[in-house]
Amino acid sequence: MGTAAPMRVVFHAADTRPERWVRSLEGLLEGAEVWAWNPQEPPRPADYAVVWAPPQALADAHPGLRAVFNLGAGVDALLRVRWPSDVTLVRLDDAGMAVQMAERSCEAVIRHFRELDAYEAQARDARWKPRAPRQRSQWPVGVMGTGVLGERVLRALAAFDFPVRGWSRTPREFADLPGWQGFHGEAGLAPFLAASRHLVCLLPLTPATEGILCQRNLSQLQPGGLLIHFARGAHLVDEDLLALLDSGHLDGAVLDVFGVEPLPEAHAFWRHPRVRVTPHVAAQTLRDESLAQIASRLLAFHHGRPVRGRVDPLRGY
Ligand code: NDP
Ligand code: OXD
Repeated sequence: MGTAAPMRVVFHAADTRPERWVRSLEGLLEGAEVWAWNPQEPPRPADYAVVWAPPQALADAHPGLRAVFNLGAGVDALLRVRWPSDVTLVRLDDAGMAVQMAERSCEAVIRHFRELDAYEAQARDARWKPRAPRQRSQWPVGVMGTGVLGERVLRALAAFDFPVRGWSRTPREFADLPGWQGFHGEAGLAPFLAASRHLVCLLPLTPATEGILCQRNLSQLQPGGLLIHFARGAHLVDEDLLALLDSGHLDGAVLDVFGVEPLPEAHAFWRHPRVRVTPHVAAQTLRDESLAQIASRLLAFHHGRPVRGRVDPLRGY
């Protein structure tokens, strides 16, 4: 394809007003044809797709796609689709999500460490009762997944002097973080859990990580901490978490992602006194930041320049 031909970009996301995204992309990709996919209309040939949780029908209708840009960091939904074999898949890196993950993780850890729920309960009864301060060194936080989002979370927690531990697939070093301990691979999982009290999960969902938040693993954490789960619902075995909360091994859970979303009304998590639920908003996709990153990567790809954020389908992330 000559570089003079206009780029043809199909857009799909679960937004009831896709025209806002389409207009923004048109503004960023001068001269490109951009449209929102409508399965009811005859398909138009497209070179590129910008998508979130695309259906298989979108891939089937566009066999000429050269690259697909994911409107999110997690690519589990993208990889469930069968794409043309030579297509390049590109994900979002940060794009304003890392700071949101850091905010939510610090809020959860600090609220628990400073016993703010207990103080709020006392305040409802007008009870003035200071508690003995806790020793921060006794409250290490483990972060599963030390990638783009996990690293920002580690750095934010370390800035509050919490001892931080990280677990990744390959070795990662954050030697500049005081109290840092790094672990990797299957052999590193048990020592990582034993060295952590709170646990933040920021892993991609892959065959190797599905169900990883289970009784066997969570029970190896130091007792009395929180599970802070912002990754994907299928990482967690719900009944194992409920059993560990009931036994007291875990003191609470902050959950943003669920096996079934929206979380069914009857699910025990909604009403458990020590579970806090948010509707998959730990880090929201920000339109301007995300489209700016996608447009610059799409242009780089179109003009044969290197592109960051390529997904490795074999690795699964
Ligand atoms: P990255 O790809 O940058 O980081 C992934 C990390 O997980 C890497 O450190 C990687 O190890 C590690 N990892 C992958 N597989 C394994 C494994 N088998 N064992 C141990 N470690 C493993 O991803 P991001 O940080 O950008 O995003 C992480 C996840 O956060 C997304 O996949 C998504 O599921 C979730 N997310 C949730 C959102 C929400 O609002 N709830 C919003 C955005 C993302 P290595 O460093 O060796 O490669
Ligand atoms: C993401 C998400 O992966 O929003 O970006 O969950």
